[in-house]
Amino acid sequence: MRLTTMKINYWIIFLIGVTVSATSSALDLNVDSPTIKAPRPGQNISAGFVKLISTKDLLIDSIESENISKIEVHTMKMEKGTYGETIMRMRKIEKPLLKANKAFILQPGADHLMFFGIQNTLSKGEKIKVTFNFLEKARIVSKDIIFEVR
Ligand SMILES: [Cu+2]
Repeated sequence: MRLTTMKINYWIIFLIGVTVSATSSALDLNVDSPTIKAPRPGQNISAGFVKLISTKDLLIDSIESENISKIEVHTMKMEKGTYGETIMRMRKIEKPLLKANKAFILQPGADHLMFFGIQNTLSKGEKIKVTFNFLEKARIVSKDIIFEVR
């Protein structure tokens, strides 16, 4: 009798636990046109683009993909060169933030994704899985996004 009660209690605790984690980790994220440029022959770096809209503020903690050494979010900045000339420089965004309901746009000639150390040949039409690890209220929530090679 006692054993049965304990078992039921465990079940209730288990069920409550599952429900709580399921609601708090739900991402409400809209993903539009995730693409990665096919690397130029002999190169193992490339850029990627996507448009994301989250209903809540989200920080991108890290981005990873199998067979790719490092993925960063970059921004483009106009800077003065050594001889006073204007040059376009890419800079890593340390903590990219998706503001609630505001489009986070990564596109050619502007903020973009940078893929370093691509170990596979990527041909046009191929699809690769990229995992975005978001930081939402001090907890990591992961989302796999399928990027198409263009
Ligand atoms: Cu870049």
